[in-house]
Amino acid sequence: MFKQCIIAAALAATSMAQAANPIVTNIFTADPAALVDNGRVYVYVGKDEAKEDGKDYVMNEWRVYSSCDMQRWTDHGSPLRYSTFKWAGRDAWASDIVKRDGKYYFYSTVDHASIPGKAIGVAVSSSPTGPFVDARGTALVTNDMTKETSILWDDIDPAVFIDDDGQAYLYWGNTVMKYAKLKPNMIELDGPIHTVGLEAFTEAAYLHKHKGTYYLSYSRHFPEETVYMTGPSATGPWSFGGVVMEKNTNVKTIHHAIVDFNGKSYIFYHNGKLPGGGEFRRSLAVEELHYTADGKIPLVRQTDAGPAANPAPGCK
Ligand code: FUB
Repeated sequence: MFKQCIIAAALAATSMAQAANPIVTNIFTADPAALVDNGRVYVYVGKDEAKEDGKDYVMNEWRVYSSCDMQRWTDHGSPLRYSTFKWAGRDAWASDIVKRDGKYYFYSTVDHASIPGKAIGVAVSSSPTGPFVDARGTALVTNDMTKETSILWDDIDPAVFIDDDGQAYLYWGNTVMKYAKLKPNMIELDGPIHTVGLEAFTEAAYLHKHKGTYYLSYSRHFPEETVYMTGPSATGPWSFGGVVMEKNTNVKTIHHAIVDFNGKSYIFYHNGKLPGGGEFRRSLAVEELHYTADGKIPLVRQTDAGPAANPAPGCK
């Protein structure tokens, strides 16, 4: 029994010793979300399970990896599946994660089993590697709560940002970007849903702050490229900043997350560069991201090498 426990623990956190892009090479992974916690960087992805000739996404679970240096990654397995949400019917699509008051809140896109269309759920855990449980027992956002488009997939790609004053915001959307305040409990909307007109917005909104400036980045056009806006608050007004990353060659999506880790900034994204990869078989990758002295983000080029080693002191 003791031996079985040791083997199970080893399987649950397997060191991958990977030092280049794509970060994960044994499965296809997409839609990164990132979190830095206690000096360690965590990245969450959906697992792409489509066959090589597949014609649509097959995504049933999220997976989590972590690193102390941006080069060697530990595989923590799957902390939750779409079926963690009993009201969901399928599809572990894009997610985001945030920590508040010692708890980890995981916001994720799934297909609702009884309300037609995509929905956003929120799960909670006391650990960044899970396991996560449904925090509400119902969806936080459903397709019938938003009316700007008639498509069934406009309530996808949650991104959560907590401002310095403690106010949390949820951003999401496809075709139209929406945002709403979250209550301090992180599992209820607080007030109305707002829509924001963004040029050629497709999906994958992401909010972060750097040196007092708010950055709203997103995927525009289709095939997608990642662009950013800047503003004086978490709700804008937004001014166009530029292109962060150019579109992929063999996959139309590029979903990203931007995070600071150990004194440097990074952008996680996906491409289709793993052998056998493509539209529904994507691969997690990461690059260092820079800011100019006046706060602009220069274009980030995809590399095979990935970022240089950045060992965080005290991280084990
Ligand atoms: O992975 C499914 C969907 O594709 C995501 O929700 C979008 O961001 C796009 O990457």
